[in-house]
Amino acid sequence: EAQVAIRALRDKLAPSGNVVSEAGRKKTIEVFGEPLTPVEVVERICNEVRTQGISAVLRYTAQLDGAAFDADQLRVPAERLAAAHAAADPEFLATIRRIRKNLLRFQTAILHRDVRVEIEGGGALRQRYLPLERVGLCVPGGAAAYPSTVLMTAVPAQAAGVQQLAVVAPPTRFGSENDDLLATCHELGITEVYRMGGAQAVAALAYGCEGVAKVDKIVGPGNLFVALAKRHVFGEVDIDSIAGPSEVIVVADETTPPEFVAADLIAQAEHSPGSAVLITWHEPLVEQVLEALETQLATLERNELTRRSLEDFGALITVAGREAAARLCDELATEHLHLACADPEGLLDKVRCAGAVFLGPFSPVPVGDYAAGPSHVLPTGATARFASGLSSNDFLRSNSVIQFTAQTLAAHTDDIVRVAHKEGLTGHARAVTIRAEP
Ligand code: HSO
Ligand code: ZN
Repeated sequence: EAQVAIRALRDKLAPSGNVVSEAGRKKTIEVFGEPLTPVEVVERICNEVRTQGISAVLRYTAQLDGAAFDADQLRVPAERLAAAHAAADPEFLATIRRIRKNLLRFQTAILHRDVRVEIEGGGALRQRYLPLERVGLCVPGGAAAYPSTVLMTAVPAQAAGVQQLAVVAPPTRFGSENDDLLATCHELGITEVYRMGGAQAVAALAYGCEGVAKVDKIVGPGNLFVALAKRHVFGEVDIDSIAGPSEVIVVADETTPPEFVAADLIAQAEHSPGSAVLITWHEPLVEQVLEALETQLATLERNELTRRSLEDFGALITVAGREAAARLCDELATEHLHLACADPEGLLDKVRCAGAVFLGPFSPVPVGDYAAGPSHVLPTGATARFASGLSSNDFLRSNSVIQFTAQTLAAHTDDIVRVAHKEGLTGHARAVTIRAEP
């Protein structure tokens, strides 16, 4: 846009990055002694897990995650889950229970309800919803431990009535070796936790292997390899979406404290990578936010990582006004959209594409990350143009149910027969007319 003046952090405006980008997919890596693209690596891993089963899972876990163990150690033992739970800080467990309650309330409230439409002349049409039987939940374990991701994937599934949940997390101190993660699983009644991550975990869930029963759907975030593996196994199982790095757009004006904006940008960037963008029509805010960023970064624990994230994927953008801001938000279709300006409701009416929207000064993104009720598993990389955040409804299938009476069938016979003849399928027509013969 002509009036859009862009001021980038450190003179640089990097694209809001998605790991599953064209460039990311093409860059070759050398894991098997030859240069392969990530897609080729993932295909190789998935095919070997499909044909060789657990031995391939264990081989790749040793090779890529540096953890070598036998088949009987792939699943975290029940005693280990119970011990982590018993040793956990009671305050932490109480918090998990409170968050679970918030999530369950919202996720239950939004569930699709069965629908029944009566037909004039007799009979009925129905749509009925049933939970999936068995779901795999991916929990990342690379840069930080994410017990919140267990909550944000498992509770929606439980709200839908899914009976079997299998959690996979890489065998790292932030993954399936993490006590907080295991305690959270135990608190939620999850008994199946597997010490595997990456493409091999996705393939094991999709195809099943010795000790791991095949699932119906795989959800949850992960790195590039998890994302590409999910895409690879789609069709064999269902998946939620292909997720890239976390993103936020904060829309702010003269009423928004710059310290709040800086804190919100940092909260996203510390995911590293995390993309953090400010959009404002109040020009002085840019300088004020830059200043507040410096102050806050100085005392931040993940200072280095966050700074790099802001440099690579951060932007402070000024626009002409609210209309222009709304248009830009729709174009970027961000994962988290925080409307931190005056009259956020008014702006919400103008914006259509975002994973989750946060309204007003007291709804920072971490509220949604940790406590509110909607899942924090959300579409990234502009996929919010067509995708929605994970919810309990993603764990339901529906059947349509059709029941006609003789009278209703008679009333529809002419229409059915006419279309059947158009298609040259006289057998179809006969299956209807035969019922009217004396
Ligand atoms: N912002 C992340 C979720 C998360 N934040 C987990 C903290 N822990 C993606 O929505
Ligand atoms: Zn977050």
